[in-house]
Amino acid sequence: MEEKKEVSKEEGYRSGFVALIGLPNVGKSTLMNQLIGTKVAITTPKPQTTRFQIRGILTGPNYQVVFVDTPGIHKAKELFNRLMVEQAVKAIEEVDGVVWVVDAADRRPREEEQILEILRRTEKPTILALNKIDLVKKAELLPVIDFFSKLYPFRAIVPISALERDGLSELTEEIVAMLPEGPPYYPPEMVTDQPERLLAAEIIREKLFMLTRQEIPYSTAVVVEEFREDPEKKVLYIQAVIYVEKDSQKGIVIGKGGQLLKKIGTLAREELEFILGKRIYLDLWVKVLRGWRKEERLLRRLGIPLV
Ligand SMILES: Nc1nc2c(ncn2[C@@H]2O[C@H](COP(=O)(O)OP(=O)(O)OP(=O)(O)O)[C@@H](O)[C@H]2O)c(=O)[nH]1
Ligand SMILES: [Mg+2]
Repeated sequence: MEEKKEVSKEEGYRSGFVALIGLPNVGKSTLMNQLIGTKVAITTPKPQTTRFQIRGILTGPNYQVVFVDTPGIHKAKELFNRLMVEQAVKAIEEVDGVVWVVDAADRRPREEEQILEILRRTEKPTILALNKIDLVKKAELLPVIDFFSKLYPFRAIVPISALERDGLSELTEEIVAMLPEGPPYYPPEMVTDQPERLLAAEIIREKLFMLTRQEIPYSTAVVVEEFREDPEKKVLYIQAVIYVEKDSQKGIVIGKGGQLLKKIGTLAREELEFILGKRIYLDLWVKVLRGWRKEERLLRRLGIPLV
């Protein structure tokens, strides 16, 4: 009897990979963090925050969803941006299902066309998540739902607010229903496969994005060079380099009397100490790597996971 029970439990288990895709800044990373209940991906008010695929794992009583957060799809000119968009397209091709996140408060039908083309080509089961409904009136939402329902054969259209956690259980239900039956891919307690040193680099980049303007956030990349426990001092020692494209940008990132760099470092250290639950010594440097966004050789040297 015992054995039979086990088998029927396995049969009802669903698991699979689900890509979160959409235009830049629509709330993909916010949604992933809220769905799994932990900050795995950085989020900022600026577009093109996410630069590569990041996995977040949600394990329920009879399902496991492996979310793949992706960079925003946009008309990319520069090599680095083209590789970012490629990451998103590749994710769509590799997953079991897709959640297309749209900003209900900032519709961009012409740019959305690029995403529709990819969906039509790959024919993956797709759910539309109409996000940021906290910013729109109910009456304005109905024509948007109507528009999308005629546009593409979505599995479901779910209005949500990732920020206010509105509609997320309905969305989760639809996502699970889209998955094939099968056993989990990861242990149930795991929320991401992202190494801690990569998370550290991302958290530093988040602070950079928040505290700098114009082209500066886009001209920077962060690499963690050292990440080790110092048992004597009982701290986690992290040495990271912020790469900029030009000398002039180096001065801006450091700031008057080193003020800005200090602020970036303090904010990043405090958040990392909270997430990792350890005391941290963060040693932050700024270096110039001319034209790093334009050369594959330099991107590879930075170790940005853009294969
Ligand atoms: N009001 C409101 N804001 C939201 C909601 N979801 C996300 N945001 C905000 O939208 C901005 C962008 O969020 P992200 O999660 O970084 O967006 P993204 O789609 O991952 O952006 P990229 O990585 O740049 O493509 C942030 O300022 C979020 O706080 C929402 O439901 N309501
Ligand atoms: Mg993002």
